This record gives sequence, C-alpha cells and structure tokens, in this order.
Amino acid sequence: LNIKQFVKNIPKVELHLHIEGSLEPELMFSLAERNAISLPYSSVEQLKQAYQFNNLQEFLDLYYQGAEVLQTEQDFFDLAWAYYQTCQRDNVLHTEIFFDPQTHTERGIDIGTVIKGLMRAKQQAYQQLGVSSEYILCFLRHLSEESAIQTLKAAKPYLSDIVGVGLDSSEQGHPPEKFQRVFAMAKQLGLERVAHAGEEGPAANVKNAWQLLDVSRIDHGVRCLEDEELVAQLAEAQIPLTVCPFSNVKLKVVSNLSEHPLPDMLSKGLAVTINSDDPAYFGGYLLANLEACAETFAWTAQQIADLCLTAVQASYASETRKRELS
Ligand code: ES4
Ligand code: ZN
Repeated sequence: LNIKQFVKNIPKVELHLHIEGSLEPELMFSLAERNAISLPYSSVEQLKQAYQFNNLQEFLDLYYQGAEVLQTEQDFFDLAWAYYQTCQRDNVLHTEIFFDPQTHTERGIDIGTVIKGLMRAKQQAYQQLGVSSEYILCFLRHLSEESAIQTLKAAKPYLSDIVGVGLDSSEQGHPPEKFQRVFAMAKQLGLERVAHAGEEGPAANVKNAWQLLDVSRIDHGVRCLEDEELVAQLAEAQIPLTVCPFSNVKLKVVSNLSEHPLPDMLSKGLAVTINSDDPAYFGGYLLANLEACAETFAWTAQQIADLCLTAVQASYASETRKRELS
C-alpha cells in the first residue's frame, strides 16, 4: 500500500485554517490590482521571498498587511472559493474556517461584507464541490476586550452563519483571562468556543483557555507538554488539540519537523488532529502537512485513519455529516 495515495484518498477534515492565511501570493497580487492598492513588493517571487519568519509576530505583521487587499464581498468570495477548490483537489470534505473580522472592520470594512462573501462561497462549495464547512469568528487578542465585545455585537445579525468563536493573534502578553467575559457572552448566545493556546505561550494558557474560556477544543496546544498533570487531564477529557506541523516549523516553535512533539503527544493519549493554519504562508495545505508527517514519523495507514477519525469526531459537523465523513 502506497502511503501517499492513502493520505490523498482518505476523506479529510480540517479544523484549524485561517481564511486570510489561505490568500496565495498570486491572488494577493490580482486583488491588489483590482482594488488599485500598491503592495510593497514588485512581484509574486519577491513576496514569496519575504515569507521567512523567526516567530509568530513576524508572520502576523505580513499576514495583516496581506489582508489589506481584501475589500469587497467579491474579494472574500474569491478568497474562500480558491480555498474550497484546494479542499476538493485534496479530498478535504469538511473544513472549519477561522476568520478575523477585526482585521477588516478596523480598516472600515463592514462585517456584513466579509460574512456575506464567505457565506456565498460556503453555499457554492457544498452544492458544487460537496465540501461542507463551518465558520469560527476569531477575536484578535492583541486588541482590547471592548473591541472583542463590539465585534460579537456586530456579528449578531449573522449568528446563524457562525458555529463558534475563537481567539488568535499574538499570544505573548495577551492571555486567555483577558477574554473571559466575551467568551461567556458567546456561550450565552449558544456558540461553540475554541482558543489558540500553548503555541508560543506557556502551558498555563492552555489550562486557562480550557478552565476560564470553557473551550471545547484547543488550537495548537503543543506547549501543554510542559505540564504533566495538565496533559493527563486533557487526555482523560479527550479535549481535541488542533496541531499545525508546518506552522510550528515556519514560526520556529520547533526547529524542524522531525523535532516536533507530535509522536510524544500521541503516545500520551492526547486527542491530536493535524491541520494547516495559514497554508499560503507556511508551505502547504492539510494534505501536504499529513504527507510530511506520515513520512517523517513513519505513520501507518491505520495511524493516519485514526487521526482523520479524531478530526471528524472533534468537528462541529452534524451527527449525520460525521457519519458520512467516517
Ligand atoms: C495565526 Cl499561526 C497563528 N497564530 C496565532 N494567530 C494567528 N492568526 C493567523 N495565524
Ligand atoms: Zn492558527
């Protein structure tokens, strides 16, 4: 059995993908031209050369700059549609997509413009490609609690379009505690909750996201390993961790893929899933992440199938859809 073929063909579920992080350099240039925006790069090649990061913040600076080309509903549709086409190509049949409204509203773009473009792509992807999806509204943790609360209020007309809320951006200096109130408001509204934690920040952020924000998944979570008791609790509760191998390498959370603690996390019984994070910036989509891990860690077909099933079970898809994906 050819493992590469197996990874390609198995139905896959993505649980950690920032739609703004799927903006490929080519599309960034074409949207810049369409919107008469000048980019500080003279070519796609020059832009790609800039994709070398020493930490999360260096990446975020380019990611927010890149997102400025997104202006109209059609731009958000085109962005998401391009991503859904890669899902179909790679046999990713269900995906849970983060979006960062504040990145756009801070530039004067209406949250409705963002959501309407994404929703039109979502409908078309399900109808034409058979790819189902859910959307998770992320609060930018480097901005204030008040800004997060305003964002949740602005999203109220669109609550049926989103499955939950998340927390992303700069983890250092912006711990989960800062967002306890807005996460409680989201819970009151019936929304699911997830948060980036233990990516660059300490294990305490994983614990506090779980205990204080009442999340049902942890995004990244790799640094939970620094707290043995916490690891045992996360494993016991089977809290899913959405691990992003290429991201961790590109942002120097780990020095290279063979040093990644994934095998350790799996051996400790954690509910690990594999994800792509910001594939246009980090060198590949979910399939490429899975292929590289399968090769680096010599995973068997059974181990890959188990990881894919963990992602199905950790998803917010309906029980009917979960059965279709299993
Ligand atoms: C992100 Cl890799 C990563 N970490 C935190 N926030 C993010 N937003 C987009 N990508
Ligand atoms: Zn992320």
